[in-house]
Amino acid sequence: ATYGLPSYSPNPESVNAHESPDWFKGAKYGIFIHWGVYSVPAYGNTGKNESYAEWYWDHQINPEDPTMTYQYHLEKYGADVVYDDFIANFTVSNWDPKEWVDLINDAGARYFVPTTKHHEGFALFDMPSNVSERNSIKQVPHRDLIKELFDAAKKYQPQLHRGTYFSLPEWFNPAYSKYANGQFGVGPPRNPYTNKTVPYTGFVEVDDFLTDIQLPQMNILAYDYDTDIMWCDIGGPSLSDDFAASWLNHALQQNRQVTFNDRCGSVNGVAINGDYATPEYASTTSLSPQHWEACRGMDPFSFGYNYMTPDSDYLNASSIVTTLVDIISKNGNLLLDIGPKADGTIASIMQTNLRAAGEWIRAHGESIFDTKYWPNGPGSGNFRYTTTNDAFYIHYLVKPGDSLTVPDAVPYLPGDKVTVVGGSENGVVVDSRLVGQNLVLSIPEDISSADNYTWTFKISY
Ligand code: FUL
Repeated sequence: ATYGLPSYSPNPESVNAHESPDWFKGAKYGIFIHWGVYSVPAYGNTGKNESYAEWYWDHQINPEDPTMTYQYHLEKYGADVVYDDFIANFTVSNWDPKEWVDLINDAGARYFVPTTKHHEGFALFDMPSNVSERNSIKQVPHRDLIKELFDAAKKYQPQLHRGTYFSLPEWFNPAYSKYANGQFGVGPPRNPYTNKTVPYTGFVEVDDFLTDIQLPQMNILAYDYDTDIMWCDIGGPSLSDDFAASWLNHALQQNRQVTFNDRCGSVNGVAINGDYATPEYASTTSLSPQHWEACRGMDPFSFGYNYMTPDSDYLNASSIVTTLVDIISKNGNLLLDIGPKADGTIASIMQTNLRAAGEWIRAHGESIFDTKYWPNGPGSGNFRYTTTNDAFYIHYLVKPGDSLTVPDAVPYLPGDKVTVVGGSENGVVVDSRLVGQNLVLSIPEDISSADNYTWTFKISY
């Protein structure tokens, strides 16, 4: 134990006392990346039949699944091709991790979270052979994808933080069978057309999934890859109290702050709460004094790349900006997902929209990053608010007319200065006055046409 530092003990109560660190609360915007063997078929159907493309394998074994992946696979690849045959095509042959981190930076994001192992169990990071050989080093593409990506991201450190998505269970790992719950732990895998058992590529016999695979892999991500964010998924049986206590103590000694989400499972039935809640594709969200993080894809309903999705369905720059502003006004972060292709390229529609939103985000950074939510917020109608110690920001999510009546009792006193934030009129003073209880701003056309997506005004104290 290090004298003078708070230290955590390996029990749920102790690690549940940890909270989102300040850098994470201030970072607001992250890029989620779903990339794995599922990026090879890259199929999740479309429209009302669309579902997560990264769930291809689970969809494919079920003839009744509404994505009709069972039928699609049979027709496109034939009954002899099993999921693990796709590993040979996960070549990443056009991948340049430097391009990814430049895109993340251009997008205005302050952290990124790639899948290091999704439910298919195929890891993109290195580990000793006695843990597993089901990874991108032992198998095609024979590269340490997480290390390459994290190394490239050093260019933007310390501002850009790195995280690791990690699925606690695996669908078909035979060693998970003893913990089987619903769709997870139904291994060994079968060919759904012949019903014959097929190999689980890279599987190594272990005594226990939790002690010999799950915990060692989480520790590798923490200590060998220095992750800042452990983004667990699915939860279930875990040793996450051991994991978190040692990792939090280690980080404290290094004078670093790390964080983990609310999906890190339970220990003997007692939940590991994590630092923050992670609503997924939530259609409505509300302000919470407990910091939280929304996640969704740029795709209307997939994290992994779905080649069926038309370009026009992806979130555009305007939706990205208004979604981000809405979420941060409610004390949340936005973790927005992209699904790269199996060759490592990212569809140009995603790049274009991310960069356009990123221009706005970077130009309005003072009203976004390291701000706090307004406890009386988030704001009525199309208004949203953020605050700092010396300013109050009014965001209007649509183009304003020539006068804007602020409906909420924002902290404005006659004589306070109100200025434009961002756009080509950045810093220009706007005429402001109280009409009854309401702040009213005059917005000449040259100001409203000087910006796009969301219009931001600053009350300086
Ligand atoms: C879910 C997973 O099942 C999805 O595939 C995706 O990874 C999402 C972020 O979490 O629980």
